[in-house]
Amino acid sequence: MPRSKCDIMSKEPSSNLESAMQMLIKTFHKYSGKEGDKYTLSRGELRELLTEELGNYLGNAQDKDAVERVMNDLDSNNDGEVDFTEFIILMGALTVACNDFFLDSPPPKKPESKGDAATTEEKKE
Ligand SMILES: [Ca+2]
Ligand SMILES: [Ca+2]
Repeated sequence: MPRSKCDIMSKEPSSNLESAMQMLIKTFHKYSGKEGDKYTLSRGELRELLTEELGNYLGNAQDKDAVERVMNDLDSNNDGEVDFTEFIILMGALTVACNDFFLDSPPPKKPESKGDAATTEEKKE
């Protein structure tokens, strides 16, 4: 029986990495579906995603110019919207930046405690 190209969304993730992939996809669609084309992020949707989901990395996303810059950087086909491929490039670039940081610095002695309980993804078995 041929395997579908990607059936990750129809199954329970069996690893952290699969969960991470599902989260990326779900997070994108949570914001992309709010207005206009439901498969792409408008400026407003991008700003919401950046502020609510990437506040730690992009602390200045509230600043309109910052969103504008991210949008211009990401929108490689210049249609004024960020599609999933363009979004994944941002996530890839941020992840690379985090990895570089990790390589350059010794691991922190204690985890940073953030009093920010905006997300519900903290559930652990
Ligand atoms: Ca949209
Ligand atoms: Ca685009």
